Amino acid sequence: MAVHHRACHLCEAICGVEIEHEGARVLSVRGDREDPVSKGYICPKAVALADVHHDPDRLQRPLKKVGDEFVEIGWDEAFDEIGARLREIRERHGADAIAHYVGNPIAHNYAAAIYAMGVFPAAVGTRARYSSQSTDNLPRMLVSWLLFGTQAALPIPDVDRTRHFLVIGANPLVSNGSLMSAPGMGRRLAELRARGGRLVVIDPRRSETAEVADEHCFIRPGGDAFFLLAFLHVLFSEGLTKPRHLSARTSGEETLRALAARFTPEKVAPETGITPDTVRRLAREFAAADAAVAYGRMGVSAQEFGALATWLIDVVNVVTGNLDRVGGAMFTTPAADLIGLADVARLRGHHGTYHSRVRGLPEWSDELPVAALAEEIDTPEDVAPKKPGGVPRIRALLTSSGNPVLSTPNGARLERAFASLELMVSIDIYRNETSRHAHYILPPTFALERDHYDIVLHAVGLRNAAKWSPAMVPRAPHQRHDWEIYRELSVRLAGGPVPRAVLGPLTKLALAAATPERILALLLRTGPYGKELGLDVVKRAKHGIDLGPLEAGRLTAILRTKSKKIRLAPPQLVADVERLAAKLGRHRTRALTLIGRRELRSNNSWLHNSARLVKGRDRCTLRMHPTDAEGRGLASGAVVRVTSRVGRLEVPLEVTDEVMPGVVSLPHGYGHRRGAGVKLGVAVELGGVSANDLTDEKAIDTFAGTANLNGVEVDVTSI
Ligand SMILES: Nc1nc2c(c(=O)[nH]1)N[C@H]1C(S)=C(S)[C@@H](COP(=O)(O)OP(=O)(O)OC[C@H]3O[C@@H](n4cnc5c(=O)[nH]c(N)nc54)[C@H](O)[C@@H]3O)O[C@H]1N2
Ligand SMILES: Nc1nc2c(c(=O)[nH]1)N[C@H]1C(S)=C(S)[C@@H](COP(=O)(O)OP(=O)(O)OC[C@H]3O[C@@H](n4cnc5c(=O)[nH]c(N)nc54)[C@H](O)[C@@H]3O)O[C@H]1N2
Ligand code: SF4
Ligand SMILES: [Mo]
Repeated sequence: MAVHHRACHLCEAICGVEIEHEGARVLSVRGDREDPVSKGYICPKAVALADVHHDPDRLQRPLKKVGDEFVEIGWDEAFDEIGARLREIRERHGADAIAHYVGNPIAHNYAAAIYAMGVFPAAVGTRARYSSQSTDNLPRMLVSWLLFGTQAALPIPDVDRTRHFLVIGANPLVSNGSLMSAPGMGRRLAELRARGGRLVVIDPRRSETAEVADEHCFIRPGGDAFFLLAFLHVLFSEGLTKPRHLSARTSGEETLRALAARFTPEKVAPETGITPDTVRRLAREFAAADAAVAYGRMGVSAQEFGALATWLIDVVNVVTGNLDRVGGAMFTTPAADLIGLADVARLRGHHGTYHSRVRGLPEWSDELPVAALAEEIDTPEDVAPKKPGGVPRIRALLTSSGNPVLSTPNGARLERAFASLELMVSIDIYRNETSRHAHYILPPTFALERDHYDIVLHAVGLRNAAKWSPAMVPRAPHQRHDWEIYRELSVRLAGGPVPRAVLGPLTKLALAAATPERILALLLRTGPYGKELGLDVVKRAKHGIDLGPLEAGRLTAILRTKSKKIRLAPPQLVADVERLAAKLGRHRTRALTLIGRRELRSNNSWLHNSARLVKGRDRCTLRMHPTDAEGRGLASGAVVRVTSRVGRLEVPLEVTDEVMPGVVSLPHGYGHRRGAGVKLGVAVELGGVSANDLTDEKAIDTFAGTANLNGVEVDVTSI
């Protein structure tokens, strides 16, 4: 028996795990007490590291669809055939006709990310790039670019030292934190309260986090930007702003003050459902705290006014002097400097430099909103681009580390659209709801067969740390890593080495250095800790290296704006406030508003094949407030019909006052019984429905392009 130490890569908490194994067989997965950040904490999902590793449904060899069947083929054959098809499609329709969608696990796979985000799209030459970011954190990146000058500047709530934690639309007790690598959130929140600090949660559902909070306020879905403007109104009108060390470091405060003046707590109350007295008290308490931080995630991000709400959260932190300050919103000092990397790779951010064809939706940093993907495939080519320079119709699609059929709005339309593709390729460990439609499935290695370093997640850690995870077992000769698959495809696409001219500096480096590990070594060497913390040093520390608490005073090193100031009122966001204002008093067309829900034992769509994780009660239920249920004559346990503009489904009801009246909640990522071709024995048995058969690809934050996964208008009836 041997013991292997690594970081669990399943979610953003990157907990240290200790794995007992005999060769490739895992015997146990436990928390690593010596990990400097997670200190032994793990959540129930950690066992999935073993379950997916051993899963007989996990694909091992490339598959090609012949008729309706998948047959195994060799890697070279697959690469050659796909390369030839892609080249041929590119010749006929242009590079932009080849689309690429990358999903969430890429953020947990540094080697794949380098190739998927840099090398491959450049080798294709396509602008038709999509990712799960536009169902998720896109507003965060966009707002960081607008305010700080680079999307890589990410303020992290200093949970361990704050005195007042205002959580808006996030449920870190279940999600284990997002854009905040924070293993052991339960302990951290208990410690916050034990030291006399306060936890306040703003959420349309009394979430698990709200349950342990000092105060929870229901908010109407999508009401956050109104709430935050009223919050600022109180701060400004009562003289509670206190920029402290930031006073000479910002621009635009007067514009903000004028904007906030328009949104009194009284005026926005019907939109938020929060009483004016409560807003005033919450703002005063926040301003009075020794150190306070506002933090928001999916509930404020994937909604109609996601960019506005994300912006206003930053603004609250800045005008109360809580940005770049201990106990406030802080910037990390990661060993691999993400901000420097974004500089070198020319990835600071840009917006609206080109548009999607059908709806003319803006690009964000070389990516189009995934809410546009289906229409970009299924709308006939004679529909001219809505804006000049729009991309052409999509003819080929490569999906990787993603399951957009279950994870993107109106997944059913996307699934139908696949039928019109000339070529679809999926790089995935499973034959699932998405990859079953592919002409080729290329299965990569999984976590334990590869090494890893969290370039992204260390950059959003609650503490500065560095950890190398070696492979537990080397990959078998018949396996390929994600990055190797991408490299082969990239080489085939160019019909030889990728032409240097079309590649950015990072991509050139990727090809020259040949392995992701050498790029990482370079990043560490040139990072803030220099040669002291080279890859060899990091590799030797099997539990990881603690680099200390986050430090205040990082702003100067981080800001990339020309003025070297935080731009508090970027004109694009100020203009978007008019879209918000126009919503005041607007009526909804359907009776109820649907929001999402995450479950502790589940991870988006792809851990439902672990029998250990899915056992027990049915978790794919619709939760509804008793008054809404009574009014409809519905009771817990009944199967109800939920209807939205795009679809309808039937799901068991749970009546509970944990959701606010007028709101219903349904988790996403379920609904594996979708038809032939899915090879997920346990998940298919599980049943459930996909929330994204209700979410609407037309309902987006029109400024940012993010899908409104939270805030879908629905009706619920008995069947
Ligand atoms: N209604 C609703 N929809 C949502 C959300 C919501 O809150 N509500 N949340 C959104 C969010 S935040 C996100 S991030 C997205 C996620 O959207 P996606 O990333 O599209 O979906 P996942 O379910 O995470 O699918 C991950 C896929 O990667 C595969 N995979 C796992 N490990 C590897 C690997 O190492 N290599 C490769 N190549 N493949 C691998 C899995 O088999 C699975 O197919 O979903 C979004 N969708
Ligand atoms: N167990 C588990 N952990 C996960 C995942 C998982 O699927 N399962 N997914 C991972 C991923 S990809 C991500 S991005 C993170 C997400 O991490 P979080 O954002 O912390 O998780 P969510 O559960 O999506 O939390 C969103 C909260 O917003 C609330 N909400 C919905 N609409 C609104 C609104 O309009 N306003 C406000 N104020 N609140 C609203 C919801 O009720 C919910 O409590 O979690 C990660 N961790
Ligand atoms: S919280 Fe759970 S899934 Fe996330 S890294 Fe830790 S053990 Fe893994
Ligand atoms: Mo996500």
